Formats: sequence, structure tokens, C-alpha cells
Amino acid sequence: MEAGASLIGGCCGTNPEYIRTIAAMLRGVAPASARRRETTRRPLLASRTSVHDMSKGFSVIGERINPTGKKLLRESMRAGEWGVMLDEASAQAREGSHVLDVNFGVEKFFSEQSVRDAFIALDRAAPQPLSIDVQSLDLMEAAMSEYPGRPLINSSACDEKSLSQKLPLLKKYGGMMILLAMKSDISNDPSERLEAVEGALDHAERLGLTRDRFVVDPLVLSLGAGFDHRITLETIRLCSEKGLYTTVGLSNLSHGMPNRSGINAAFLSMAMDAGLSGAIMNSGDNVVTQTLFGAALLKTGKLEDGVTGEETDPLVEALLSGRSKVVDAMVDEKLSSGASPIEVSQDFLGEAMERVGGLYEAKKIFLPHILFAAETAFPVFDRLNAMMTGDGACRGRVLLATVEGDIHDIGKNIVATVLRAGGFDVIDIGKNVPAEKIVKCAREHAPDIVGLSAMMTTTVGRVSEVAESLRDAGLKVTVISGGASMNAELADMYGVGYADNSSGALTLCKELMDKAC
Ligand code: THG
Repeated sequence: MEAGASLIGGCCGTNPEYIRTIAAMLRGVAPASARRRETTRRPLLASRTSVHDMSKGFSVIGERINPTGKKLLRESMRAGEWGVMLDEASAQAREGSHVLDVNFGVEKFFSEQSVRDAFIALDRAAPQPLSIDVQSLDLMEAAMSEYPGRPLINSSACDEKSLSQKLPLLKKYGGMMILLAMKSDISNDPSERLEAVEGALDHAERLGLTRDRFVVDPLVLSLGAGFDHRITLETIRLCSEKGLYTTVGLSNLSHGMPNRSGINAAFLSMAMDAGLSGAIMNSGDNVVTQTLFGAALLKTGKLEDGVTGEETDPLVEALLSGRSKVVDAMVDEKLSSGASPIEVSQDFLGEAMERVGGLYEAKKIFLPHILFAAETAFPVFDRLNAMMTGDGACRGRVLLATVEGDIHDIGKNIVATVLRAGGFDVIDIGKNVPAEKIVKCAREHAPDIVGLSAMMTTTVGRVSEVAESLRDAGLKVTVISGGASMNAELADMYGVGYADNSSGALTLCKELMDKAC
């Protein structure tokens, strides 16, 4: 009772009765240690797979998912075609943006569903947390309810009406929120801007929303419209003294001016000196990013990392972000430069999938990424396989199944992909497959190898049962196994082969086929 768990549940292998029994046993038990647990509040943003801490260094919020003034992006987004937008997301991710601002321009061209789709697609295309830069309350809520992370909500003004509409959404769905330092009008007095923010923070506090949930936008307008940037600098200073995080829309400043980069960069440097902690900005503008690097060094004495793009493998990146058209184009280019389908399948696509596996093992990416990459690669492998038929490239036929009782077949799917990439003809009959069905399919398809996956301690015995059924049916087929609860000793005991992971499975299948020849 001292571990301090606050929630107890069961994973696959449990059933409602089991959970009921646990619940009955725990009735009246208070999570004593959990109640004593100290929590720290941090200004964290998160996507499905990554976290950004706004208190650590300067936050670069990429501004370019914004169709205003960009015809191609605008038209494609309105048509629900996300390719151009996703390209922009990956580009900004490469450049070192920590967060991506998502703005739809004129919002009447978008439905709640299309906004949901856009946020899901973006979350897959780049690991960075997203900023929901949406005006319409309905579209904002659609995005917040769909987004699988802790987003930055951009934004609310500090008047009662905006706050009473938007703070409850923040409370309900989670996230951080940008507060524009204004009520219904923008004051020219920095202390009045701060006052508006303080009022909003009090309002939020009453709803149980703490100050660490907010970032202040001290408001940058265009110089061309007679805007005095010093008011903003002073507002940043006041906020910073109060320990508030701040962010500005940097490029607003130079709208319609010559040498925009120079103007933006100069202001950024001044604003950082005043304590600015982040900016919605163009992470691809070298003048601005170099200045950011320099200003951060002068301010903190530390080198800012991450604002210079890290080179990544374009095929791996396209696979990880689910860009099947890009993958197709890269594969076509290989084919037209003379590589054979099997070479492209093994040495190019298969190689890239192995690197994806390597990233997973190095904990740089997570399981959903692998699955997504596999999903992207599958049809391309199929296409390459179809081109190979008849050229004698096939190394052998493998029947794959996850045994009865196991309802997860993530691992088996990866093995299928890797074996296909390795030139095997793979027949995948799915998950939770009863022994009789495996025997029936083995009879039908006459595979050289049957691969069985078992994940749980409660299902691992099925591997032995299936192997026996296959023998009883008189089928002379080699059985190999894998999965979370299988291991080499068990496999030995069952008289079947064993592989630890997908590349091990490929090596094993190749060895078995070489022996058979
Ligand atoms: N505060 C908050 N959110 C904001 C803003 C702000 N969101 C939107 C905007 N302002 C910040 N984003 C941008 C994005 C692009 C530009 C300016 C601000 C911009 N774009 C070029 C143009 O329109 O001329 C086009 C750039 C290109 O061609 O690449 O200037 O203040 N909270």
C-alpha cells in the first residue's frame, strides 16, 4: 500500500471480472503516499510524442503555417489537401522551431472537421507541440478537443467576454494560453497593458488556472501603421519582472517595410534584452535566427541550442511523417536511375525502415512513429514486390500470425514489413488467430516458414500448441516465433525457431531458406 499509486487498472490479459475484483479489494483504501506527493508546475507544451518546456531558453514558435499572402498554401488548405502545410511543418521542424503556430487565415473556409483533420495530420508530420492560432470559438474548441497533446492556445484578449468564453476551454481541455495584453482596446501605456493581464490572471486563478498556464503577448503591431515599438519593449520588461513568460508576433513589426529581416532581428535583440521569452517568428530567416543566437549568448552567457537545423535522412523523415507521395517519388527516382525493384526494396526502403527501427531502439522515436512509418512503407513495398514477381527474386514464403488471445500485432506487422523488404512473400493472417485457422491457411498457402507471435505470458503456450497442430496435420513447415513473452529457451523447449526482433527474423528466415536449398 506504500507505492503511492493513485490509479490502478489492468492491461490486456485482464477482463472486467478481474478489474471488479481489484476494485472490491481496494474499496476504502486511500492512496496515502500519493496525497503527500509534491508536484511542481512547469510551463510545458506537448505533442503526442514530445515536450517543450517554455522555461528553458528562448521558445521559437514557427509562424509559417499561415495562409495569409501565400496562394499555394491557402488554396491547398482550403481544399483539405494538407501536403503543402505538412511540408511547411517539417521544414520549420528541421530549422529548429520548438513549437509550430497553426493559423488558418480566413476561417469561414474551414469546418470543425477540417480543422480536426489538420491538427491530426500536423501532429504526425512533426514532433513539435502546436499553437492553436484560431479566432473562431467553435474551431478553437474543435482543435483543442482533437489535439493529442498540451497545446498553446493562441489566444485570448483580457476583456471579460473573451476570458469567460476561452478560460473554461483551457480548463476543460488543458494546455497553455497566450493572453494578449489588451482588453477591447490596446492601451499605449505599458502599465495598463500589464494591468489588463493581471486582471485576466486573477480571473483565471478563480477558475483554478495557475499563472504557469499563461504566456503574455505584449503586442507588436506594424511600424508602417505608426506603431511605437518602445511601448512593447517596456511591457515586456514589466511582465518579465513579474516572472511572466512572453511571446510576440515578431514579423508583424515589419509588414510592408523594406529589409524586413533586419528590422525583425534588431527588434528581437532589444526585446530579448528586455526579457522576452519566445516569439512567433520565421525560423527559416537566417538573419533573425543568427541574431537570436547572438542575443541569447549576450543575455545569458550560454549558447542557445537547437536553432540550427540538424541534417536528417530525407527518406526516413518522409516515412516518419507519413508522406507517401514523397516516398513514392524517391522510390521512382531510384528505379529510373537503374536500380532494380529488389535493390530499391532492400537497400533503399528496407534500409530506411531499419534506421527507423534504430531510432526507436535509441528512444529517439516511439512506437506510434514506427507503426506510422510501417503504414507508409507498406504500399510502396507492395508496389515494388509486384514489379519483382517473375524475376525469381522471391526468397521464400512466410505465413505470419499472432496467436489466439493476443490482440496486439504491432511487432508482427513490423516483422511482415521487414521480411517483405527482404524479398520474402509474406502472408499475414492477422492477430488473435486460432490454431485451426493457422493450420488451414498453412495447408492452403504452403509456406516455407510459419512465424508466430505471442505477447503475453498467458498466450505464449499457444506457440507450442500451434506448432504441434501443424505437425499433427502432417505439414512439414519450419515454425519460428517471437514476441514480448517469447524467448530462446522457451522456443527451444517448444522445438521452434526464435528471433528477438524484426531484423533477427529476417536473418533467421534467410538462414532457414539457405539451409533448405
Ligand atoms: N500574436 C499572436 N499570434 C499571432 C500574431 C501575434 N499570430 C499571427 C501573427 N501575429 C504571427 N504570425 C505571422 C506570420 C506571418 C507573417 C507575420 C506574422 C508575415 N508573413 C509574410 C507576409 O504576410 O508578408 C509572408 C511571409 C512569406 O512570404 O514567407 O509577415 O502578433 N499571439
